[in-house]
Amino acid sequence: MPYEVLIVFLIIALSLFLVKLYKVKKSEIKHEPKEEIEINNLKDELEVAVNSSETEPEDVQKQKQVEFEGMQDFVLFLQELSKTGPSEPRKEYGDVVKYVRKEIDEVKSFILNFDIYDKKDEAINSIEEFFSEWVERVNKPWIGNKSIIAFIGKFSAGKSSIINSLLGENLLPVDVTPTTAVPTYISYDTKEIVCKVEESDGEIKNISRDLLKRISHENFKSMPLSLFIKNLVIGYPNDVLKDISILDTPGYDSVSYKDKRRTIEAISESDVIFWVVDVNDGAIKADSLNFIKEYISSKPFYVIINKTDLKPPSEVGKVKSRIEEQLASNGIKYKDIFTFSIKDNNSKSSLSEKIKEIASSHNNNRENIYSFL
Ligand SMILES: Nc1nc2c(ncn2[C@@H]2O[C@H](COP(=O)(O)OP(=O)(O)OP(=O)(O)O)[C@@H](O)[C@H]2O)c(=O)[nH]1
Ligand SMILES: [Mg+2]
Repeated sequence: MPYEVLIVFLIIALSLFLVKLYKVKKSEIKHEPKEEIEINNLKDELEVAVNSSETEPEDVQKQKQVEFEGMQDFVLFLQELSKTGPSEPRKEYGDVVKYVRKEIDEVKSFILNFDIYDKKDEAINSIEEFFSEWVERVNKPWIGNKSIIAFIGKFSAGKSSIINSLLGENLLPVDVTPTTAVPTYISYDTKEIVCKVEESDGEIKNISRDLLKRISHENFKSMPLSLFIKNLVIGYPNDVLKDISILDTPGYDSVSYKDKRRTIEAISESDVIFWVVDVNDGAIKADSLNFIKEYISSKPFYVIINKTDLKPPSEVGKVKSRIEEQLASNGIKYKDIFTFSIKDNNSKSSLSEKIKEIASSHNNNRENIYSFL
């Protein structure tokens, strides 16, 4: 067996062993059977890859080598994460949630027994809606009573770049390849930069900024990241975040079905949505329109046409008109359409101002019901 193949084999053997170790550790917490299957599939794929690697052409072997390295990196990452203890005592809120549930059930039975009240279903639905929104926020202490402004769109549309411009610093990684791998909240914190990860089982852990930087599509291409991580949170003192929390999402077209569901879940908890379109697309693509209709159009909804530096102003104007027509003909209600370019300081400051205005008007409308958190 050539020396290189032996090294590759050792790497895979180590990776499989570590995955197994991690799996045993996670299974103490309770896994869904489907997740177990995904890990096993991963293992099987690697075993097949090892068996076939000696007979494959050089370029395929090289590609596999890259994948093995990614796998090894992923396993080391998981190992590091598993060493970190939980940071947020989320169970602390358990009794409060139970108490509120009990109170709400009492209000519900009062409504049901109240003969004069003719809109019982409507009243009960809105109480339940309030309760689930409240529980979500209790479980996400970094949001508190602030509005969540979410940025959504196809991969490389420029969502993270816009957020960086809004914050005035390059906090989030940006790249031409699919980059943001997990829904990422950016929220106010008094300390310098606090990075947290919410694991799939709801446990919240503080992680180092270095570890956070390793969580990207590029680093863990085709690894089952969402089995382990639900959300990322970056907290730091930036005045923009005093009134809002920002949610950056993975390109909705660059993730698996399961990861897409996670983005949809995060969107459903957001207060205002900004849909980011690359001006080079010329319009909102049909699949994006369907996505907007299905999951977003009930929220205050804005469109940002991004990368306007790449087209002459007349072309940008045409793209804007086309998008207006598309939204109207699909019955999608929108608040406004903005244009933006990271290369144009005027558009940067004007979008920042508008977003701050939108956030503060939204906060004024929101009842401060979470302030005790
Ligand atoms: N010319 C130009 N390039 C931009 C602009 N905004 C973003 N980009 C580039 O577009 C690429 C993608 O930007 P990202 O901010 O990573 O895009 P994203 O929507 O967050 O992508 P995912 O995280 O993969 O979903 C990067 O190479 C950015 O530098 C812009 O206004 N003009
Ligand atoms: Mg991104």
